[in-house]
Amino acid sequence: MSGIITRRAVLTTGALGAGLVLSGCDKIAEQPGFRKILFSGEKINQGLQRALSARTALAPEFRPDQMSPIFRTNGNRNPNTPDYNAMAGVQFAGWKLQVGGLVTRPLAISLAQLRAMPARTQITRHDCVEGWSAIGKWRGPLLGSILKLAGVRDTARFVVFTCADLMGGQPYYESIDLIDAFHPQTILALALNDAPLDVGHGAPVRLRVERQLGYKQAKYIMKIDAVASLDGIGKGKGGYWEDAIGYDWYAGI
Ligand SMILES: Nc1nc2c(c(=O)[nH]1)N[C@H]1C(S)=C(S)[C@@H](COP(=O)(O)O)O[C@H]1N2
Ligand SMILES: [Mo]
Repeated sequence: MSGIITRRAVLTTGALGAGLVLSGCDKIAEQPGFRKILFSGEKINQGLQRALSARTALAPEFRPDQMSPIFRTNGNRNPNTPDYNAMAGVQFAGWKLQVGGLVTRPLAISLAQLRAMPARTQITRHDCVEGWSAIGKWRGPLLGSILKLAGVRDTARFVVFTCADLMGGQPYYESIDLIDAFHPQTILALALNDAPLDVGHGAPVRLRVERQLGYKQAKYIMKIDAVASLDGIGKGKGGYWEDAIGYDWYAGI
């Protein structure tokens, strides 16, 4: 009995309490100063939201009939180093993608293992700064899935891709931040237009980061590292072309 009364009393008090809080709120909201604060807060949130959604929005995807008849190659079309030629000669049978840096579980993933992962297929447009575009169908596992397997540490902010082709003796490299790394269209492409990636387009695996320009789409990826800073990597600008001729690190389209 007394239990029920106590419970009822609590409920009544609760309801009353809520009523008081609400009316209190109304009164505060009626004050002009408070409305002003609310309104400016809303504007800040809209700005933030716009900035965030701009980064996480999806790149356009196309229909199969919109695919370019030919997807041209550009930049290095074959790393042509002794190491690369040896790997390519055996269809990358012994090759392993290295995933390291600021991760809890460094990985070495074979091509067969990459091919066995769930994959995304996307028909997107590649835009090169040199003034050409091509629409192609890419397929491969999400970069985010691989990073989750490796366990990216809290201190990491960027992901760096080291490629097999050399530019002035140094590997071509590129980097993206974690927002792009975990973007739902950021994949490690193993296939183009329903065929295994050929040497021209970046075999055995290349990046597709669909909200950015062509030079960010690193081909011939050998190694992926999670890092806290881009300082001390190459010339510190986050990518080969960024270092060489000052292309923007964030090449958004
Ligand atoms: N490793 C590596 N990745 C690279 C390049 C390169 O020279 N080496 N060129 C970039 C440029 S400028 C473009 S436009 C695209 C070209 O990709 P494609 O050959 O598949 O058309 O790859 C990009 N990724
Ligand atoms: Mo390019």
